[in-house]
Amino acid sequence: MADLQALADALIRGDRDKTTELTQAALSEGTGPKEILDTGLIAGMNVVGEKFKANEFYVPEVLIAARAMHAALDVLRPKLAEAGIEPLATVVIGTVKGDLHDIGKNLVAMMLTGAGLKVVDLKTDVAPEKFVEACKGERAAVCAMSALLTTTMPQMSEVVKAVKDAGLGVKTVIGGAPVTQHYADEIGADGYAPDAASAVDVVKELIGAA
Ligand code: B1M
Repeated sequence: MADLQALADALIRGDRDKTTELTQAALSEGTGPKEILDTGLIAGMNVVGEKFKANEFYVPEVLIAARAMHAALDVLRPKLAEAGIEPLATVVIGTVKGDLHDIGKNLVAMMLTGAGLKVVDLKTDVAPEKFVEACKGERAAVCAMSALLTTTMPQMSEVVKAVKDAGLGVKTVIGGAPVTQHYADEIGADGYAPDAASAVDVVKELIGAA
């Protein structure tokens, strides 16, 4: 019987080798890929998110855990595809036009992946029309934006407007150090999150998977 708690624990420790080894072992023992994902990897990533929110973990611990998660997902992905298991939804994410900061955005992307979402990362300096194009092409449920500069925050308003005007029914979520709930309300964004772990809660809430 595969020990999925040990798998979650290895991921929480950020032990990449052990995480991939236990994922492989669970598959070899016949455990379903969805169970490995939900009870091992996503459960572990949820703990990482909680610890991050509680300031028990900092950026390096989250990055190391996310690296372990990505390695295990590489092992699991073909099996998930074979079993026809779809991600919860697709999230398009990027740092807005004029802004090159990507550390926080990458953390958000990793946590969303860890929560079972498909993440399409447009990287940095992303123009509103690129967000819209990707949301259309990827049939995204959520368009997520990051900004670290007060001078680039207004770009978020442009993206929210462009996404709404495109009539795709895509929800918008914003975040980044200078961004606030008040600003999200002001520009009509559907959600705001102060940190990467909360971004998962907000996105899940918006897609009705909370
Ligand atoms: Co820049 N920079 N920087 N910088 N930089 C800041 C942001 C700044 C506050 C520094 C300062 O003056 N004290 C300041 C902004 C001032 C302002 O506008 N209020 C600043 C400036 C001015 C600049 C330049 C203009 C400097 C210059 O060239 N004169 C320039 C701009 C370049 C550009 O973007 N066009 C610039 C450049 C750079 C570097 C390239 C050198 C580098 C970025 C490297 C990179 O990202 N690859 C850099 C860095 C590293 C910083 C600081 C030091 C750290 C930012 C960071 O990564 N934090 C920053 C000062 C600081 O914050 N102490 C600073 C860690 C990261 C985990 O936090 O990104 O906030 P953060 O993400 C958090 C949350 O905000 C949230 O979750 C994350 C984790 O919990 N979050 C979301 C983020 N996105 C989210 C999206 C969500 C939800 C939550 O939903 C979608």
